[in-house]
Amino acid sequence: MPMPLTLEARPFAFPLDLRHAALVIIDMQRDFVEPGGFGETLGNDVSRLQAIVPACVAVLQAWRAHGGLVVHTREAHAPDLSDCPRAKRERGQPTLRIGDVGPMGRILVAGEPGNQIIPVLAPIAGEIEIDKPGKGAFYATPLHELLRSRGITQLVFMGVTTEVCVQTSMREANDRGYDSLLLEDCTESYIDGFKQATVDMVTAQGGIVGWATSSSSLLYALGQPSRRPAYAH
Ligand code: TIU
Repeated sequence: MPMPLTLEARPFAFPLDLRHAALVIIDMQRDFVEPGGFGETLGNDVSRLQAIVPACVAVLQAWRAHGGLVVHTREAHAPDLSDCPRAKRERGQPTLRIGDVGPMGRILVAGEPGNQIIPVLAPIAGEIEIDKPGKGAFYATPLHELLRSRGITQLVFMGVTTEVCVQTSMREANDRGYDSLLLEDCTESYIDGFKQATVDMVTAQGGIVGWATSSSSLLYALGQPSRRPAYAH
């Protein structure tokens, strides 16, 4: 397949080169997607995040079939909470705080049942797994070095939530020199309107943070003719 592939995107076409691109899947862990985890303790209806799962699976399968690098992140704290700032644990009035025992084990703690990536998107051998204590995937993690050592310059983002961990990670990536593409139907927010607002913020001003497109545009470019590009400028 000749590279780069041209993807229809906003604010303009994205020249995807799979040899230098990674698919970054942000925090598709039970804590955020299933009842009884961190997302629900914050007062959110987690069911709306489940709607993106089939599109995420389709992209992950196609990306793997083309031999692309995959990065999975989890928002996860050490069991002793030494990497959890007091402000993060104590802010607000959650029903359970980080480290407390919930229905899926200790909230947002590495290794607990709730901290696992949902089974249909689970990492396989050869994929990068990043446990991150912050909202951004680069803060206090080895991600930048791992990507640089593999010659990665482009990042395709999926995952949750759009305006929190996904947008923070895209902004961190932008400041480190990566070109980032957000797949709009593979990301979701708990809050009405925030996904669209994030897409608009990312792509405004000539792509001040990056690009956005649909999973169809990517799948079509990867050789799935039935995926008519649905993205409209
Ligand atoms: N992964 C991620 O986005 N963490 C959050 O805490 N998101 C919220 O929307 N709360």
